[in-house]
Amino acid sequence: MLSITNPANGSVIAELPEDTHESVHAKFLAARRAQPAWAAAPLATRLATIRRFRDGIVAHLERLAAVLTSEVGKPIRQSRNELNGLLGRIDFFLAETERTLAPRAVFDEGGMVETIEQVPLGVVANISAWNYPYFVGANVFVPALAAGNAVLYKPSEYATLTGLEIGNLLHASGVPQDVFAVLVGGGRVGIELLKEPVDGVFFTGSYPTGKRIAEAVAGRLTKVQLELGGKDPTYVCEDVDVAAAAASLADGAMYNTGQSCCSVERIYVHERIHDAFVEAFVQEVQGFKVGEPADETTYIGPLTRSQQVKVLQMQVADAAAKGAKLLAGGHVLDRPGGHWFAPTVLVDVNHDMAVMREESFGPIIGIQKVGGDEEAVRRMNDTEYGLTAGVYTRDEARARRLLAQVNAGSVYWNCCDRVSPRLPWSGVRHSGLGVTLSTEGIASFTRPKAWHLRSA
Ligand code: TXE
Repeated sequence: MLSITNPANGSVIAELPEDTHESVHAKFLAARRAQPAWAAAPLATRLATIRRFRDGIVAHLERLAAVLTSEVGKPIRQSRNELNGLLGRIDFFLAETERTLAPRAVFDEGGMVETIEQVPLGVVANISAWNYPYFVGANVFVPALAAGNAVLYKPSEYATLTGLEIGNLLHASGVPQDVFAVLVGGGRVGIELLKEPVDGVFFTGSYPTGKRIAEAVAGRLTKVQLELGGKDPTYVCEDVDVAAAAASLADGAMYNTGQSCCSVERIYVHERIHDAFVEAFVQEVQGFKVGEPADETTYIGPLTRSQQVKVLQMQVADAAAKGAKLLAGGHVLDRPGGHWFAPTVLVDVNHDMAVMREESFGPIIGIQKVGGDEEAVRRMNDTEYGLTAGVYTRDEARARRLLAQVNAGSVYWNCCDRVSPRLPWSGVRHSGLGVTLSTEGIASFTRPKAWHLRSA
């Protein structure tokens, strides 16, 4: 049985039977059988089910937000934000799928016509994450279903109730039971799923698990898309409005209790404004309300996973042992039950410290002084990851020049911790492989079929 607990107090919310090798295999066979009819349905029919799914999200938004908050500990306002943000993502897919997947005639001369058809992959496995289960899930299953695929969806074991809500809403919207199947369980069920000869694996999670997943299916030459972790840096130039930059980056580092793939995880500040920036940043963090996630005024909640508390404790101890100075937090919060960590700010940090190199995925940040642009770029590129990176400055040309030198999937000028459905969402090196979102992300769930047509 899978135990679903509330990370704010450790109470058990539900006990659910996990899928087994047999049930996973049965769901795969059913999906394989049902997919051709789903792909043969007119695109308008598939998009109409997605539109009804969107209507269902709107109709049940408050209840869905409460379920999400109860199982992952996300502050209730942020749960509502995720669900409202999902509507915009769905609107993008509804608006762009037909144009992106329409067959294209690319040549017509001397009786020879050439066209390109975008064919659905078939049955795809979607192994998903808990930190933004609606965003991270819908980035995959909405375009996958719209393109005519069947989806075997395994939500994270930390967001199972939400995964089941998504399945119920999609089925109520007209997606056939066998075309979208929810698998309940953790890594072991994920491993069972990867034993099935699926036509694509779309994963969001940690680098180590992503690597294991890619290796597990490499022998079958199965298409894999991985959205993994990051150690996202931002460089603050000496010409900024210090208070505004500090407010923006404190939010970028601590929103969702720091558990965002594109959370700001490292900040480099030009030496000329370093002390003023640090003072303003600490003031912002000390203003963040830590509390019960169901409380409307809460900004920082518990960590979703108990294991992360140990990661943060290790990073603080390691940094302190190597000379860092703790300006805020740095300790577990003594609340009855649950896994709580105080919002933490470290300065006098360097790249020998885990907090500046390994993903923290919690309400913690290291701020490092740099002498100028050249050092900032060098430090930002000194990482095994490459998800996002940002520069805060008044000078657009300077921002463009610096961001052009940073090796990351997404770059930001005077903003952070932001994902747009219109832009490709991707990572380099240990941050991932392949693309979701944007029209490229829609095409990810198809493969091109080339047609050579010579009229008699
Ligand atoms: O990830 P896992 P977890 C990072 C973040 C977080 C860490 C661990 O640093 O602290 O990963 O989080 C399934 N074969 N991110 O434990 O282990 C598992 O059941 C097949 C960043 O959630 O990667 C879950 O559904 N499947 C990321 C999913 O993989 C397996 C968001 C992710 O689990 C499996 C989430 C296996 N061998 C975590 N092992 C982001 N980019 O935001 C596990 N799973």
